[in-house]
Amino acid sequence: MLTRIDHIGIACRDLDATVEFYRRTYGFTDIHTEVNEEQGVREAMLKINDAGDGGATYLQLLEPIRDDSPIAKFLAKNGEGVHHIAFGTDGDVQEEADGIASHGVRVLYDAPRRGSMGSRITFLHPKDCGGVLTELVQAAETTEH
Ligand code: CMX
Ligand code: CO
Repeated sequence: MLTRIDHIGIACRDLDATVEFYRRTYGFTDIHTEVNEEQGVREAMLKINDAGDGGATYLQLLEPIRDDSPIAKFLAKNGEGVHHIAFGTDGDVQEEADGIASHGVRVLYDAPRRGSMGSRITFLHPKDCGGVLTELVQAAETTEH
């Protein structure tokens, strides 16, 4: 089941300046940063609140580390702004993806990949979701239970 908004992904050109904007303007201070080579990003997760299913709710700020990464392509076309929405699952993310695929929505990965903080992620094609790039996230905590 999809139980929460895990995060909103926001494409930015300067991660440090964007983190500083959110820190200064809204007071978000619970910040995790990492580089995800496979996704071609340096990213910051700003925690907004905890959830009851082992996950939490975040803003994900994404800066490209390669010109051929999805975020670089998005920035070149659209500039900075909201890039995707991510729903959290309370169970296996591949099972959720299979259920969604049965409704005719294209799932972009054959198997889940590694997301922030050890999560398992996959994506749904924006053209099948009314123009919204949609990510599914199984938090690391739920995979350990
Ligand atoms: N939101 C909505 N529509 C989008 C989009 C987005 N973020 N990115 C691309 N599109 C649209 C484009 O506007 C384009 O539409 P038109 O044909 O009408 O112009 C169409 O999708 C194809 O876009 P494209 O620029 O040619 O890009 P690609 O097809 O090469 O890639 C996508 C699009 C979604 C398959 C690719 O971005 C992808 O694989 N994304 C998943 C991985 C990802 O986004 N990683 C970064 C985040 C990592 C994380 O969250 O941890
Ligand atoms: Co994301």
